[in-house]
Amino acid sequence: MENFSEWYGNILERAEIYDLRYPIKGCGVYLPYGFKIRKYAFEIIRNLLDEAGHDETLFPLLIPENLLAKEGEHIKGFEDEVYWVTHGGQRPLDVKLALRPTSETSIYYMMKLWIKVHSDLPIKIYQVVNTFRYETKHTRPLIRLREIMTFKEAHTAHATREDAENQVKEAMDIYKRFFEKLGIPTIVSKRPEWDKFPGAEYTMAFDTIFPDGKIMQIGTVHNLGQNFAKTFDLEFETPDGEKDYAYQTCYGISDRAIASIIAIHGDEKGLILPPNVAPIQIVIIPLLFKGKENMVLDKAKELYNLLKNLGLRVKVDDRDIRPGRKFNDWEIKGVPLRIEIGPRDLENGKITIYRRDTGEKFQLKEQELKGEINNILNDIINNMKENAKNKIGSFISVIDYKEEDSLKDLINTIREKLENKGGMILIPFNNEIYNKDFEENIGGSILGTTEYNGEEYIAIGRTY
Ligand code: 5CA
Repeated sequence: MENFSEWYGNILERAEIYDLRYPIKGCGVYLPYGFKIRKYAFEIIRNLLDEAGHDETLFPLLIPENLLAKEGEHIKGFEDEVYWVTHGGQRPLDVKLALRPTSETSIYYMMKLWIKVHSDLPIKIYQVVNTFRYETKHTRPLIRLREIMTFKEAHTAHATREDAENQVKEAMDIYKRFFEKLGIPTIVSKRPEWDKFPGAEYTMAFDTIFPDGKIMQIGTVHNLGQNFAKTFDLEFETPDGEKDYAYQTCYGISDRAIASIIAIHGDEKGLILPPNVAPIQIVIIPLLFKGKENMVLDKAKELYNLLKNLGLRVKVDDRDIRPGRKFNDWEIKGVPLRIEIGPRDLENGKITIYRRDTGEKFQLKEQELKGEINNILNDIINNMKENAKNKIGSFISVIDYKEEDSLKDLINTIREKLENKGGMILIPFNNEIYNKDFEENIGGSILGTTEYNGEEYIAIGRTY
């Protein structure tokens, strides 16, 4: 892809996903088609969380200043990013109210009221809400928003450190499955101390690599230890009648999941959507010839009903425009399958199918459609996963640095690689380079430590 940024902006508009013309920086509008992709994608994560015993909740948008400021590290991390509500009409408010940048403080204030004894634990809740961050880095649609419109944040409290540790593992497993279902390859790393979530003991992050070679953090899981629990007094009685503070975790994903579907799978022609999030999974295009319109339209209707009854999202495009235009429109929108029905095929009992992911066109006997359709859709997602894996794989390079090698050469190699190709560089773990001083010299970021072929590596890249 020649110019990813341009392609990306263009596709948001042409596929009618998101309109960036709203007159506030970092805020935009989900259009109906984009909203549906968002709906199906977040339905997947909701289901995964629900199946693992989480409950969905809803907390207020506003957080009083004194609550937000309670946890020292946390507020330090967010103070430059908070939007404040200072007035009600003309009147100054007694207590300033923050628009939530994330909801630890509002949720943990309430958890204090809910937690008394060990049997009140664990609590595993989540919400999908908008959060606000006054981002100072260059904002980008669905990637760096000031109003993060789709912020799925989960918050948990446990009776033991071990339970919280296991919760981190469960959350990572959920995210791994979520991104797998979307066909988005991820690299998981433990963020360095200097880049962890404000108030966390440690942060695990899911990164992917965009077509421009830049690293995109698409999810994070934080072990909060007892930091917030002590501040918010989440004390409970243990089975032995002792007192202890709850052990907590939180984890989040955002609109970046949608941005990644677009960026990782799309091509020069437009979107390519995984069938599970495609608002339209199959579009039927009747090829109308004079005198045979009814025959073709009837068949289109019949196939529509057949596929709809199988639980698929189908559309018949019977607009009065040339078929070529229709093909083009649905290719831009990434519809996984197109079925063409023309009079000649019909006479032979056949239909023509076009696959958006491979660009293949093939014929199927009409009776075979019912039995084959799910196989074809499965094949599409598997093929998309494989393609994405190859794309991301080609962006990962390993540098085999050893202590006795020259640090200066290493810095030059990293700089050069990041400059020319971008992507992710992996270097066997080494204390000499796992620090902020080193990071300052490489023209990129130390993402963290990651396991690669069973060994510990340092991951480096340029981030969004
Ligand atoms: N409370 C924790 C867990 S929910 C939290 O806020 N973590 S976070 O700061 O790491 O955010 C969670 C995820 O939201 C990030 O991993 C990132 O993928 C996404 N995110 C963060 N800031 C933005 C932004 N400005 N626009 C879009 N997505 C964002």
